[in-house]
Amino acid sequence: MSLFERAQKVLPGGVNSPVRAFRGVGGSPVFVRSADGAYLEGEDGTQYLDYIGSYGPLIFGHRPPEIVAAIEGALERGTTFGVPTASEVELAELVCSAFPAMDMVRMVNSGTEATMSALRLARAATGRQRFIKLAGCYHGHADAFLVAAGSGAATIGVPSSPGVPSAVTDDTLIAPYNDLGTISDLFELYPGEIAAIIVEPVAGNMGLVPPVTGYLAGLREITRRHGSLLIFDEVMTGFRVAWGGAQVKYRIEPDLTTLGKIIGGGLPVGAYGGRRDLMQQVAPAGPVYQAGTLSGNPLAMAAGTAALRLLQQKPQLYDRLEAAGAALEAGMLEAAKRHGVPLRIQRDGSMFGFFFIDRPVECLEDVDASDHELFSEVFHKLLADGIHMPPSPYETLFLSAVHGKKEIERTVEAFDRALAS
Ligand code: HOZ
Repeated sequence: MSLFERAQKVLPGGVNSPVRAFRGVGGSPVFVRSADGAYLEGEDGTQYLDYIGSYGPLIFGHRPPEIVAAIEGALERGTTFGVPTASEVELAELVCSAFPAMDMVRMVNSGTEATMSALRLARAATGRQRFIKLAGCYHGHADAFLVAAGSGAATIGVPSSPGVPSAVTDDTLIAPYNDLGTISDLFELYPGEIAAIIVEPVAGNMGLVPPVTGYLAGLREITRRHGSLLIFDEVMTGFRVAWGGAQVKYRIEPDLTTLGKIIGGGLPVGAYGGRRDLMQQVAPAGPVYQAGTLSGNPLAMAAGTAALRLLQQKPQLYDRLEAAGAALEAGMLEAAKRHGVPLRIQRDGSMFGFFFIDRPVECLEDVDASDHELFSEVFHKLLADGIHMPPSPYETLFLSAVHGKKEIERTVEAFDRALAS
């Protein structure tokens, strides 16, 4: 019996997170036994060049020695205490120093926890219930966000999940990404009722969809005008597109920010933070309750701190990632042109999305309209060639510091062969 068959007997769909099951591209997933640098090793010993990068945290690739050493060091001191540690303070100080709009931060264990807690805080602080979510953005799987959700939900065709009470989602208002007109209409329709807009400032859960010029500034202006809060979900973009995330890159100050991925250095972490007057409302400083026994886990704090310290020491890394991303983009576009295949590549540094479509992709509808069948075919050809892309057109590819010239050239050649056949 294959590992996948065994898995399906004891894990729903054979996996612990839906995208991994390959439902978006068909076939059976690769089970990985180890990884090093830019490569995964399958259970059968096959090597794969990895473009998943655990969906974001691995900006230095797999098992960078500095992060491994930090985890080993922390492990010698204990795995979890349930009481405060210096490591929590250290990581919080680092995060706040990177994000000018973050005076305070609360560590949690996942992006889902971060976004649901940020929303609770926004509702409490404004005394309003409704909030706006953008179609195709994904903010984890808390009930209120499972409406027109991207990522795994879009991949398996359940963007609004059964089991979520309508009473919970009645207050979730949906607008298309990159469309300020609908946002204005919603504020007119529900004056004084909208607590917040939550947005991925660069959407990474419907492939990669960047904000059009003026979109984020428009969201900032509208929320301020209506006394609403702006929440940036930077679980993916935080420390990935820049030190200080998309908010520094695009020069927008949100009221609240959610983080994850890189701040855990490969271990499970989430965080939410923002203006002091808002964060002071979180328990026990204030009445907005939120807690977690494993929050601020010392292993995760050590890994996250090591990752951020490394980034601090290597500010030029972002330029290198940009150059590697640009080379991959240029090579793939050239190959597509050669084979007469309509290809759209959208990228922010080392975050990368490709769509088989002949026009810009600005919202979920555009992603839906791209050729998913061709995506699946190309995905499988690349996989057979030893290149593991994310198994869904609704996910983003991630490059790391160890995706060098050799890896980029190999990818472009494989992409060219995939299109040729
Ligand atoms: N797009 C997800 C993270 N934001 C990861 C996909 C998954 O594992 O389901």
